Amino acid sequence: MTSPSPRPLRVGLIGHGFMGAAHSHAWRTAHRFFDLPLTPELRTLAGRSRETLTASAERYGFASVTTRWQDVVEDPEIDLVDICTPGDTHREIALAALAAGKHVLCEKPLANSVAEAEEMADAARAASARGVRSLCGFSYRRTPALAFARRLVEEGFVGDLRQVRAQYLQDWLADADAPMTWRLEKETAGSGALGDIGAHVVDLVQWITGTDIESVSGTLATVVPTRPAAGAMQGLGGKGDAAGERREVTVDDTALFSVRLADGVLGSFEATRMAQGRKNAMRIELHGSDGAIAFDFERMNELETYDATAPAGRQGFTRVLTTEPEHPYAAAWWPTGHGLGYEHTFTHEIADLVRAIGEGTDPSPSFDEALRVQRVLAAVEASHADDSRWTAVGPTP
Ligand code: SOE
Repeated sequence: MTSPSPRPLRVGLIGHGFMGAAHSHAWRTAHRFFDLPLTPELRTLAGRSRETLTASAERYGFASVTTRWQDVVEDPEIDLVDICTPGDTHREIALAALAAGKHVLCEKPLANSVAEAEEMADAARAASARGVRSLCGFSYRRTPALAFARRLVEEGFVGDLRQVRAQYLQDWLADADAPMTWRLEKETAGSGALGDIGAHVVDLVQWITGTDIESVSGTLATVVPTRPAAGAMQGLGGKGDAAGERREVTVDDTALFSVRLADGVLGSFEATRMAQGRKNAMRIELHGSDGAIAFDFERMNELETYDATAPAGRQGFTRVLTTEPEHPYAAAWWPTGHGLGYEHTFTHEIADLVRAIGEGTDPSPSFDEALRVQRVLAAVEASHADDSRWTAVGPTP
């Protein structure tokens, strides 16, 4: 553990739902466990409803609140704008913040369309030339086991990549009477399981393998077409008023897609919030000429590795507990074997972002990398609309 550095990085955070809570926790914690060149200060929390906002600000430790996000962007006392709102607002807030010279952290997916994401990536590139940094919140990259998986692939542990399998399985919509939420409205969320959770595995596979997805063939389905308009929310889902009015779900519940990577390797992807029993099973398997790697977020402190070069009869998957000082991020935390949780991925993301800002370098995933993910999502939707025809992903920025 280290003592806080005196130079502040003054943060304005917009949105105080699930992601607002996760980011606030990370902003409060990062400099206490990592040596950072700047100390985050939670200045202003912005949200729509003043009542709940004040309670959230007190709980998360913000000094002030506002119901206008513009106040955060215009405030000369704020250095960084953290966007934790639904996708339909990302573009406007990010463009305004970058124009005002604020560093930006924007939740994933970057935007609701490729056109919006392109504008944001253009603005981020221009801002970077003025020393303004931006990062898109694909937080799972900072799971120690997944960062370790990337390192292993880079070191050649799997050899030549042969096959990729990626799934993101949740079950909070399996109940047909789970209530309507913004995540089920196309206008607000952009897409359903595809953009909400499929985006994570698209980003991770491209990042871990260092290879872009070049074309896709996809199918989307909305399995429960209407949901109770009102109900008691619990976590992401909850119990809707089954006897009351129902509203139309305008996004996909399930997305299945095949991909062809730049080196010709095929991958299968699955994103669903209908997988009863699977709570947050984000799984990635990579198979190569010399070995394999398998990960499941429900066991996030472990990575399974398979060494095909081991002597015959001694081969088999090994469960590596990724809590050793040799593993990414782990040394900053607890003694070996004392695992980490979901919230640590955000703490690592913020630590890396603050370090990049302090050092004057561009952090990753950049808006350009997030645009690449957006193009893959759009290609899956276009393929679905065209009878699952193989569809090329647009050019890499
Ligand atoms: C909801 O499905 C969700 O909260 C995603 O939006 C997050 O990105 C993921 O981390 C957990 O699930």
